Amino acid sequence: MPYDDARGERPRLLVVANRLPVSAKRTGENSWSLEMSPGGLVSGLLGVTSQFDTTWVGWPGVDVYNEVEKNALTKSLAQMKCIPVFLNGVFDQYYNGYCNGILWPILHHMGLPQEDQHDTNQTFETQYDAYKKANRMFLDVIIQNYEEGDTVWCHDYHLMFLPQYLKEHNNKIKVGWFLHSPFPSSEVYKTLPSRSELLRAVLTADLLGFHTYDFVRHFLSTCTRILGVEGTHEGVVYQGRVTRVAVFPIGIDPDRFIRTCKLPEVTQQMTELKERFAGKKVILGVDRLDMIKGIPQKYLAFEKFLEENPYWRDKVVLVQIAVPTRNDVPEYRKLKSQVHGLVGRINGRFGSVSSLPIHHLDCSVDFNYLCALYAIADVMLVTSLRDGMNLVSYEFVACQEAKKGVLVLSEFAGAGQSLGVGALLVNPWDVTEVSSAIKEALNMPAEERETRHKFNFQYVYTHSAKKWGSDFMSELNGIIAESEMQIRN
Ligand code: GDG
Repeated sequence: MPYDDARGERPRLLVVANRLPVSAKRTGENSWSLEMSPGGLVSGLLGVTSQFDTTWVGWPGVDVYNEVEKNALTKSLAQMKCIPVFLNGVFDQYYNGYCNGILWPILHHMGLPQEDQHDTNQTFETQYDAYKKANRMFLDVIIQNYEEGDTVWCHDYHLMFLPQYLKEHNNKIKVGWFLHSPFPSSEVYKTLPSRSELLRAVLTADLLGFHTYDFVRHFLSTCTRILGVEGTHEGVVYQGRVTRVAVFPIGIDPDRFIRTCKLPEVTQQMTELKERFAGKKVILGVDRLDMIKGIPQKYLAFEKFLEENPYWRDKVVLVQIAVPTRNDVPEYRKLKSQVHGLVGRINGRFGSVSSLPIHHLDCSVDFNYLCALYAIADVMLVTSLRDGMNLVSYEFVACQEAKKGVLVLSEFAGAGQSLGVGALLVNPWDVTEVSSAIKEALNMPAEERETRHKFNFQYVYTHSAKKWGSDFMSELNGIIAESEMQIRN
């Protein structure tokens, strides 16, 4: 749908997310270095930047208290079309506490963690207050920068109150909200103490987007059960109007991966990796070190595979990139030592002086090297216990034009619904099933690999990030146009 703007320019879009796509580092008094961190959201929005004049609003990655420093950073960020929200004083309780300690586990079906009764500084109430305060801080910055006619697209569970605050401030602001994580069954969501307030808050948006039909279905039935409101195929009837709820599966920019795999530097890295692992099949894992990614379950399944298949012991290697994340949350530190314990045990049991079955890296790798790893891998092993989509599986497919490797994919990742026909779907909790899938993947005939790859590649190519961004904005634009027409009539 073409966008028509009375000012004759591209309409303005404010993309609001917890983090800006730029990280700021202090380099001296009032001076900052800014580094772009192009994640899924940045490439996802490539689809709308040609139609919209897009500005980002989010936390710049640092707390800044001094006004002169704040102004200097704000000015530098403005050149990259980014507006900072300084979350001084609330960040820890808002982000580590409420977002990552409470909402993240609930949304990923892990239930509410036990509150530490001895920590009187961080209780559920103080974290919830900080969450609301942080959402108000986002609101304040948006208000200062808002111009009539702007669209505001809020991202993820960090900003569930923002649609409500925006609409309370000015009911005419066009607001969309997209959830990047799963939405759980109502039985899990119901345990959240602030369950109704959060649902009511997001329902004030004009359009709510989710990755899969299952998440939409869970959201609608949760609204019915908790708020008693009616869910229709259009959305939720709330406060006399329909809040549209729909599926917008995110994708990647496949051409960026295909291009990168052809760069001389990357083909050189591929040659070196192939030499390094000569005579062995490579199984690859790329995940943030998060409990939802099922890394311990992956290692247990690999251990079982080696146990039951002595033939493969010196013919296969599992390379796992475990990107550090949320180091300030105690559960994540515990997970790290658990994973290290498993790597030590498995390498101790099945390794030799000349070879180790698991290469575990506690760090990220640069983009080119990541593409080289995706391209040389024989099998990609994704064992998420829950995942909104899982872009890593899409990226692997995009880099496998030559090799046509096999994707072993958790049925609990959103991608399980889109790449399920081409991948070997597994229940990551069932180590026997995952172990068998590893064997099947390693032994799969070339013809079957080709057929499965073709299906996946076709899907990844046609369901790109660009499509995701423009589909969401077209739908939001359509809803606004319709409601404006109804008001006029
Ligand atoms: C959340 C939801 C949903 C990873 N390691 C390296 C690296 N990465 C990049 C990958 C990929 C991204 O990080 C990870 O995306 P995922 O989608 O797999 O997972 P989350 O980070 O949990 O993302 C998820 C997503 O939001 C989008 O809505 O799909 O379900 O949890 O792009 O390439 N990049 C580089 N080096 C690494 O070592 N350069």
